[in-house]
Amino acid sequence: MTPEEYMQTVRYKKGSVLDGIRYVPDGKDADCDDATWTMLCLIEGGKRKAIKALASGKAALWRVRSPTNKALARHVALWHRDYGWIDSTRRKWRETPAPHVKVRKMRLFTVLPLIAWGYPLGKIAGAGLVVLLVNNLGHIVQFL
Ligand SMILES: [Ca+2]
Repeated sequence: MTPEEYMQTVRYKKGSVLDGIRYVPDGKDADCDDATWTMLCLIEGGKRKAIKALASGKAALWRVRSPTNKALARHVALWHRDYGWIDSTRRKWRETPAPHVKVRKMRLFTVLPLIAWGYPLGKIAGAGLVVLLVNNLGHIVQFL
């Protein structure tokens, strides 16, 4: 199954801000951020490489405003340097995020705790990571 085929098999389930970003390779009950994160992991060949792609600017998760929720930018789309844009409502690669509108690129230090939060043990680890990030924000900003 190619990453694009994966996206077409995703059974969308509306998520909440509390469920984090989950890796859902079977595509069952994935929300928009789960689907885009999993897609990136499949393209890059694993989670570590996906995080590396985010850190290097090769790929990014973007908060976008969708036509169905105009007021709040709750939808998430994936941009990848080699492929373009894709998301869980428009499941083909394309050159622009349309019909969605870019709002902001999700920075790595906001994505990582959400990814950690998406795992069963990640709730505890995620909280620890947030503390770690907050305590080391100065160093991390220098590193990025
Ligand atoms: Ca999610």
